[in-house]
Amino acid sequence: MLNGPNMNLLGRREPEIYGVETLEDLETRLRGVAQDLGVEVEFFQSNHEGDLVDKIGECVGGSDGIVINPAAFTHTSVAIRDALAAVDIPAVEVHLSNIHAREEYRRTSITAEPCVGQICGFGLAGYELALRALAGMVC
Ligand code: CA2
Repeated sequence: MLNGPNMNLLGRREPEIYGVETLEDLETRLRGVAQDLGVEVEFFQSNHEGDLVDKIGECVGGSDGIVINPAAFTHTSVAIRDALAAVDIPAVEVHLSNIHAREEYRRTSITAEPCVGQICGFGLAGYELALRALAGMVC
């Protein structure tokens, strides 16, 4: 479960867009869902593009699926796109907000193309949907 830049601020700024729940709340919720599904989840958040690229690479051999919210890197990062394409692990891109209904610069995702799907606009529920979709694919 990978989260990109500023996601550590979740619940603390711009609640009208991103909601009031924190990243810790997300982890608690997703650990419960994972337990129900009988899968293990690991959480990683970074504000640094290279750290996210490294973490995607480290998934090889140890992870059956990737849920990623690349946050602002969604719209800029060829490096994260290439890392997702390189690892051959099914990935789902998640966004809390509906990026297609926001500013023009948020409407394009560079990172979604190597993913099996994209879920946006459902807040934290999107992560749960992504986890369930991946579990259904790989279990
Ligand atoms: O809707 C999403 O999940 C986004 O990935 C969130 C990113 C934004 O850059 C994307 O365009 C869409 C923002 C990450 C979090 O930034 C925050 C800023 C203030 C308060 C909380 C989070």
